[in-house]
Amino acid sequence: MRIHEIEIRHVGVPLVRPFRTSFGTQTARDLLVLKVTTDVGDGWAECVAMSEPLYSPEYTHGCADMLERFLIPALRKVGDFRAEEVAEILKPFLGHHMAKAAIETALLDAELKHEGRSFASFFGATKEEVDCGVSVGIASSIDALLEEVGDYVDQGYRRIKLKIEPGWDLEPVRTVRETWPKILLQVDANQAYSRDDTAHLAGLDKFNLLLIEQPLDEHDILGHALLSRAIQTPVCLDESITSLQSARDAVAMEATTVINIKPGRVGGYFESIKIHDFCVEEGIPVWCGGMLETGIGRAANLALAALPGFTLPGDTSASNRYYLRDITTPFVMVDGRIRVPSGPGIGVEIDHKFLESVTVSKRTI
Ligand code: SMG
Ligand code: MG
Repeated sequence: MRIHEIEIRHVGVPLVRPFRTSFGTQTARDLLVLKVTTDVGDGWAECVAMSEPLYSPEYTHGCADMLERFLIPALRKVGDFRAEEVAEILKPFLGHHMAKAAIETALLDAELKHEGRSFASFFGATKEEVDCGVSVGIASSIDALLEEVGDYVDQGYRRIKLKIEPGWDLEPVRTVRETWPKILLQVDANQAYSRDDTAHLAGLDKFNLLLIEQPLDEHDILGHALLSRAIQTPVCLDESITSLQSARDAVAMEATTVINIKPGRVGGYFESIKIHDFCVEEGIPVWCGGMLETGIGRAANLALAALPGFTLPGDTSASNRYYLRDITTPFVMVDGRIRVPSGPGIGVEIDHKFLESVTVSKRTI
């Protein structure tokens, strides 16, 4: 495959409700949408970096710069290659996994569309639909939280994840657990705690949580291992898992007994599948994380979540959990599940008119 041109769009889509985490509040999703034009056809992908480097070091404008300055020229220099080779070609450039994942995915979409093959079939998916979980932001009050969770439970979500931070943890979790004694429930701290909070976090043990996601700093693997030993709630790393190697190390140290796979964070779908396969061998349950994707990224994530090792519901919610109008045909949840796209490539139709209307700027390289 040879690249003819690449269009990089900055897109801004309003969220249906603000999403508050320990690192800030999102009211809109600012992201990059890539369209690659190649000798075998077009491909699409989104770059999951946020507008500010608060979840991880990457951010939208930085990713656009990285793509234009280094990644696209390196691929052009090679000339003819397959999507599977992209990660190796881009390896000399350190980090920047989200930017790398975006270009790799767009090229894979072009390649698979050309071959008439879906992401799901190419990945080796074994499910036609996947169980949906939903991630609930930090609320303004316990009442507001109960209302929001109640709404998601009524819609049929099969797992609820509550964002927590110091000052918003035991009490909200207790009330949600008491209101819905049987729902699958987990929490996500986005690195908001320190090793000194071990005794406090043990207070979550009585709520029968599936897991606690990324309680400590992303670099504190030993801290997660120590915490894991000190509390009963399973620890699940998110931000810390940036590659197969980091997954292997964290599992070896018993710092994580469950893993959240996000293709953007690990540099793409090929690396995600390697992590999945490793976790299946090790008996580590995995689930697909979310980055408030539009339908473009969601389509590919659903294909990944359809692999056999994804045994827990992911943050793969329906389009209407995020957006009044999505930039693709919306993903609809039926009975707590979403169908995995089966059309060629990412297998979802782009709503070009709407995409154009939410495009802040675009550049063709
Ligand atoms: O896509 O439903 C979604 C959001 C899931 O909570 C979610 N993602 O740390 O797991 C996480 C966060 C990262 C993005 S927060 C803006
Ligand atoms: Mg997380």
